[in-house]
Amino acid sequence: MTADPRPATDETATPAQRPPGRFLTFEGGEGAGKSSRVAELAERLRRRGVEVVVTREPGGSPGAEVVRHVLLSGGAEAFGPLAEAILFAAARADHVDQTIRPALTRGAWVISDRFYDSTRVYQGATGDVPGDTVAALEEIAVDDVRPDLTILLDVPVEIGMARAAARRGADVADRFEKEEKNVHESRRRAFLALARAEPKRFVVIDATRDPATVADAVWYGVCSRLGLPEKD
Ligand code: T5A
Repeated sequence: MTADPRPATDETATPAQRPPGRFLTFEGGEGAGKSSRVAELAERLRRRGVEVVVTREPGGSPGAEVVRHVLLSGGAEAFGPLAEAILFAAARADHVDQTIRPALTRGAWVISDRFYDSTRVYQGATGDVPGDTVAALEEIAVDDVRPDLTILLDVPVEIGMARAAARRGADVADRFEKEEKNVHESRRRAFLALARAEPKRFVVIDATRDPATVADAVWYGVCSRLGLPEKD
């Protein structure tokens, strides 16, 4: 069966001027399981006949992947949080123009592993960049391309960090992973605050459970919010 990619409810209706596809984002702290759940959700949607584009931030377009390397290697850290926020916004603008908007325009569903909520949290709420600056950069970078649905995978910091460390093995932690536990705790609270502020856009999922249970919770959240039948 081919799913109807058009908006199903007023609550999640895509603005009239926006391209016709659906835009889903995953957010959460380090090691929450975003990449794993993104891949599974995409596969499940594809089995329904939906064209799905999986992407990520920072990155998601050739130009933005170059900026990703600069940011995660710590190459921009010395310039301070505002410079990093500007680089995230520049990468996002290219990602939106080159990858997300074209996919939505042809009716595809786009699933992005992180998007602007990560900037609101990492550079804004728990960084030193003022909220109005973050909002202005966001407006420039995304224009009208805003998520229809955001899945927040919530895990206590110790669990997420342990998973990220196990997956990383001998590799060093990146620019943002290496920060202190209390910073990661603040990020978790900031994500939850964003979800409380926009309950129609966010689905918050307890991601401490086993992968299959979390994947089912994601599927249920997507189906119920976007009006897809849950059963294959
Ligand atoms: N950033 C990003 C900003 O500061 N501002 C921004 O605007 C943006 C967009 C990106 C970094 O950039 C920052 C945030 C980040 O610090 P990244 O390398 O893309 O860094 O990494 P993250 O997005 O942080 O993602 P991670 O790779 O750390 O983790 P994921 O994707 O959440 O988790 P995943 O799926 O890779 O799983 C991690 C491990 O846990 C296991 C997996 O098998 C894997 O080994 N796992 C589970 N184990 C047990 N139970 C479960 N339910 C599990 N789910 C997954």
